[in-house]
Amino acid sequence: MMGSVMQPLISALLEGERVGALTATKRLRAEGLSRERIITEGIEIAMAALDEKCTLEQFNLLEIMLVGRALSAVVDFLYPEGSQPPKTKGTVAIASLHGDIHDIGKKIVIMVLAANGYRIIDCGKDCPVDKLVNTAVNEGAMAVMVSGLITSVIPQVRQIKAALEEKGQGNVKVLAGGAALKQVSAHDLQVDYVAQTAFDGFHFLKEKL
Ligand code: B12
Repeated sequence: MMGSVMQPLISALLEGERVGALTATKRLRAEGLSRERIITEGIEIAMAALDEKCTLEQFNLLEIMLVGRALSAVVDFLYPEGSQPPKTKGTVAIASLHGDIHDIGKKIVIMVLAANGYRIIDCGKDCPVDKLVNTAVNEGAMAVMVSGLITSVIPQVRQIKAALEEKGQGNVKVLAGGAALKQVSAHDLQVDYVAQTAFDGFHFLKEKL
């Protein structure tokens, strides 16, 4: 039954229709549905469908960016003051490291995790390892995520786990992703996991933490 109530929102999100998704969300709110239900029974269902659709072999950047834009509009409407969903599943600090200004993949990771209830601290792009690690420690993050598109950031990636350990935070998981890092093993990068896609990273968090 709930599927049919949520269907207009799910369809609009998957088609990347920002206005349609917003209209559907406003209607659901007017009908008295809670923000949490819209997230768990609408947004999360749409994200799961997107997860199945965007395999490694079949990935349409424009499509996922349009979905991301529609999703951001819905999340901004549901949580207007930039407030995060009430019951977060945990905090994650994310960045592209010093010298790397690519951030499209990082934005997608943020979108996937935020839609699934995580609190994300975005340390931005061109971020020094120190800043990322200090932010993670100060914010009580369960995981540090690094998005790397150029191979020259690899030596910095190798410093993250050791820097966390130095601060007594060796239990914080380190995840790497992005075109330059996903070809390297977790062992070589000295991280806990190398994700092939944003959803792959989300699954790791969900299952391992
Ligand atoms: C778009 C792009 C740019 C844009 C970036 C715009 C932006 N705001 O990000 C612009 C034009 C600015 C740019 C600039 C440059 N670029 Co460029 N760029 C690309 C390009 C074409 C696409 C990257 C991209 O956005 N892909 C789409 C996203 C969605 O994919 P993704 O990042 O892999 O993310 C997915 C997953 O990997 C995952 N993911 C990503 N990160 C993480 C992290 C975690 C923790 C998890 C769980 C998952 C995850 O989530 C996403 C969805 O599943 C790539 C080519 C390529 N094949 O990657 C080159 C590329 C990355 N660029 C490259 C280069 C060399 C440059 C420049 C140095 C070029 C120059 N000479 O000026 C500059 C400056 C780079 C710098 N200092 O950072 C090289 C890097 C070579 C290397 N191996 O080091 C590439 C590979 C092109 C090439 N073949 O030479 N670039």
